[in-house]
Amino acid sequence: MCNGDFIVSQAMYETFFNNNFTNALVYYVFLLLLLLISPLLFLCELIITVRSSFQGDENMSKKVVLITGASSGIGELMAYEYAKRGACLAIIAIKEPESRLEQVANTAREHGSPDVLFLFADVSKINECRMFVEETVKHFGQLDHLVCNAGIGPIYSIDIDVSKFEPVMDINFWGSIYPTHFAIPHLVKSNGKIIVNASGSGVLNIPKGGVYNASKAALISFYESLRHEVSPTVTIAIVTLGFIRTNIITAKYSTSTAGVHLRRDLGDVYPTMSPDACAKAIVAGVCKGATSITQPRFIKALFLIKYLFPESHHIYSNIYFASMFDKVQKGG
Ligand SMILES: *[C@@H]1O[C@H](CO)[C@@H](O)[C@H](O)[C@H]1NC(C)=O
Ligand SMILES: *[C@@H]1O[C@H](CO)[C@@H](O)[C@H](O)[C@H]1NC(C)=O
Ligand SMILES: CC(=O)N[C@H]1CO[C@H](CO)[C@@H](O)[C@@H]1O
Repeated sequence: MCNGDFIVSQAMYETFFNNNFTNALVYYVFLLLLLLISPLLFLCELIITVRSSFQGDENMSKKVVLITGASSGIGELMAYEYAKRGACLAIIAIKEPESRLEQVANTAREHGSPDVLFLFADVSKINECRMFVEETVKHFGQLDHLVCNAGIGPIYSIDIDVSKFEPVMDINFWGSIYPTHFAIPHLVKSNGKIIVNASGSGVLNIPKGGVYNASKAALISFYESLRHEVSPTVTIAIVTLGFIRTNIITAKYSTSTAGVHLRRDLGDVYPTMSPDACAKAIVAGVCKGATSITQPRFIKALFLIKYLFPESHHIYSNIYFASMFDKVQKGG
């Protein structure tokens, strides 16, 4: 191939990028250009949002939805949202002495789900993931939505034994990849959807997020890449959430994990979204075919700042989130 085939020729590339000054200059010129065309991009974004609000919802009646981590939090509430839309459910959670999974199954039936299967399994174990995907398809004959929701979030700190954080990757990362792997052949048949719980922290790396936030970033990376392979047959919706009022941000949860223990709930010092509103918004978005869902919506603006102005992002997140963790750790 001759150089003429490239917009930027090799000679131009070397002139600009092998020189520190012009190398930096090119970056700022790009930033400026981006600012100039941003009104246009803004308009496109607005049109897409408005258009999607008029789009019809997927008819979930008799469709089969598998949800991991469904015994509490957003997973439980998403089960009810799907139930209200008439979907059949397979709900999964790890076996615990006081598991509420059976109770969740009953409540989902009351909300209108025609059939609910509940199974105990550990998402960090390959064989258990294969088992629950197969059981679901055997029972219902199909699989339409896979919601990889299960996750844990101990707060990392450099003075805690690092081996204690291994389960975070096993559950948050592998615990999504394994079920996805076994579900894909069935989702291809049904033109189905995968819903991934990536959390806002996968993008915004706040202090002490450490392993938890990194596991979420890995998820985003994996599913963005998988999307190239399976779309448009299978739709992948990546969900990035800010702080939602679930048990994961409470002091009680933090003392049950190996991570940093909080004295106060994060919800006391940081405004949080109601989990009901959040679950409703996620399921509504998924049924409209969204490929990325951010709740509360405003944190999307923070993502932009992070990508465009990484240095400023580092400064404000340091000041803001560090003071937040100070408050909840010291109590008072
Ligand atoms: C949704 O699908 C069911 C069959 O699975 C059908 O009976 C029902 O009429 C459909 N509803 C709408 C609004 O299309
Ligand atoms: C995602 O995982 C976190 C824990 O990592 C959990 O608190 C939350 O309920 C999960 N669900 C969604 C949809 O974010
Ligand atoms: C923005 C965000 O959600 N960050 C997460 C990073 O990790 C910490 C510690 O586990 C979580 O509490 C945060 O939710």
